[in-house]
Amino acid sequence: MPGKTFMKWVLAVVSAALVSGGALAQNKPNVVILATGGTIAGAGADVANTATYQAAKVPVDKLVASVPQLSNVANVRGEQVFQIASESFRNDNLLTLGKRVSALVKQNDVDGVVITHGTDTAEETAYFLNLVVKTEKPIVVVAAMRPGTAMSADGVLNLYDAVVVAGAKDARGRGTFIVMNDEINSGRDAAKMINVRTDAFKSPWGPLGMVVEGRNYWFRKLDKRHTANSEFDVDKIDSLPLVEIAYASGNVNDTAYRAFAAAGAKAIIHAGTGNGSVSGTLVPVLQELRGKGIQIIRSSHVNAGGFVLRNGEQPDDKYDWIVAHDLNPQKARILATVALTATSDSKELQRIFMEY
Ligand code: DAS
Repeated sequence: MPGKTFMKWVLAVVSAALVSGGALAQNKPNVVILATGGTIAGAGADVANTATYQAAKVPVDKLVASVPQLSNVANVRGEQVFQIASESFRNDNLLTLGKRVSALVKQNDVDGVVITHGTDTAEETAYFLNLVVKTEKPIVVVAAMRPGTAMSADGVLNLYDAVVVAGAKDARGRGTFIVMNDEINSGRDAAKMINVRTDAFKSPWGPLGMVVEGRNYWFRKLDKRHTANSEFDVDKIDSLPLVEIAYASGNVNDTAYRAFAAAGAKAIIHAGTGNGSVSGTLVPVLQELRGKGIQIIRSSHVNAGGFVLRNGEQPDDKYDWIVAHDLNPQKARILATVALTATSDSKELQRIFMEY
């Protein structure tokens, strides 16, 4: 091979090696992983410990290092935002996380964001981000049902899949996601339906798509307003109001509702039986609390997801109550919390519940 041609070949090989193995491969998306804790960062004493372990132990750099294949699909860097079990999330954690995600998606060198998270409130965080981060870029909440130390740990593939989705152009503009168990679920719809299986997260309306061997396969889009099309912006929210959930059953009493009102709740989510039903003994109490300016929001705690409509079980127009439609109580709490930063008008709140 003559001298000049050989040098051109050497340069081509060296630059290809630098680009592909180098700090920033131009042909790969840039994905930031924000770590918050949870089982995906959990550790057990033995490989047989799939249910008894400590959550929120493994730091983000070790999480990223545990899946070397991430570098095949994206340029990845990690940040440790929190290191907590997600049942311990507070509204302030949501705001801190939301503001960090918002700042990152504004950067031209960030194509998508993954949030590693506990499973207990992943559905709340994913919905919160769906409501308040104004971007088209993919935001993916990922969790695991087994710690990384366990046999058949699910977090490794879940994290790989989450990075694939977060870096994918075809995932843009579809709202936030919960990616687990090969499924791409809407951050709005998906909820944790059981606490021991790797297919724990389900949406009443089915997944948006699947991610298999590094590729996304889409089946539907979220029709509700979200992200770039949302009227809410986390950068303009400094605090979140108190909204509480009261769980109803047979023999329900007014104790919790009155205690929440006394504690300053701006809205009470009635986690009702069936159709968001309200016990006859409770109706006058909720009317009294509404009269004191507290919003009453009827949702349903049925497992596969409620479908509460106005003036079905109760004369909502007459009582000036709100219905949560298909949102479960914990999702209804998130939406009410965000909506109350913008309005306290019950008709506006009901519009928001039907649009988001
Ligand atoms: N305690 C659970 C949490 O942090 C652990 C998990 O399932 O991720 O949400």
